[in-house]
Amino acid sequence: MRHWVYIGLGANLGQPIEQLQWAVHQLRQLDNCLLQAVSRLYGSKPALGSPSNQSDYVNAVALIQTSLTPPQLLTKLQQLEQLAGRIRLERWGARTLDLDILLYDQQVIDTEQLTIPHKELVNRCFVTLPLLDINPTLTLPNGVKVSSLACATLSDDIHVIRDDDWWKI
Ligand code: ROI
Repeated sequence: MRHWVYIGLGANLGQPIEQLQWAVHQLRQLDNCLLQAVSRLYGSKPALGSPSNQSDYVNAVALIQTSLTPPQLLTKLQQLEQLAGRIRLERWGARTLDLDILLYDQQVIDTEQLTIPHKELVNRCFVTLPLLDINPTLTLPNGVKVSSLACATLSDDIHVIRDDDWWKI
């Protein structure tokens, strides 16, 4: 279990809070993975560029330790998305569950399947704020401190829904 991986969770269809609770529960059960930490739970407005008329999202980040490689982990996360009933209607569309590999150790990976760190990480408060809950001193592979990004504070577009052990079901 030598790799440390941050995973972004998001949902805006169905029962988003329950789906994120379910997802964290599934991460705890994954072989070759150990759940280490979970952020607070956030409500957020659809990111700029999302199709209009979308409902607000629920977002969080989990930190796991794993012996899985990035492609192996991606496959597991995609299986969980499918199990949660994710239907890919359109790119950037509303979804029942979205699981993204945000950071994998300090590795930079750019293949057809995977871009790590996640491309939009630095622009998205619904990713940076929960990352900072887990690790206030987190640094990206390019040396940028997450706490120095514009999106490191709460705004009208994002608020905390729960700051208890919301994910323990
Ligand atoms: N917007 C928010 N607020 N949260 C998300 O998880 C999210 N996911 C997406 C797009 C459509 C870009 N917008 C989002 O995939």
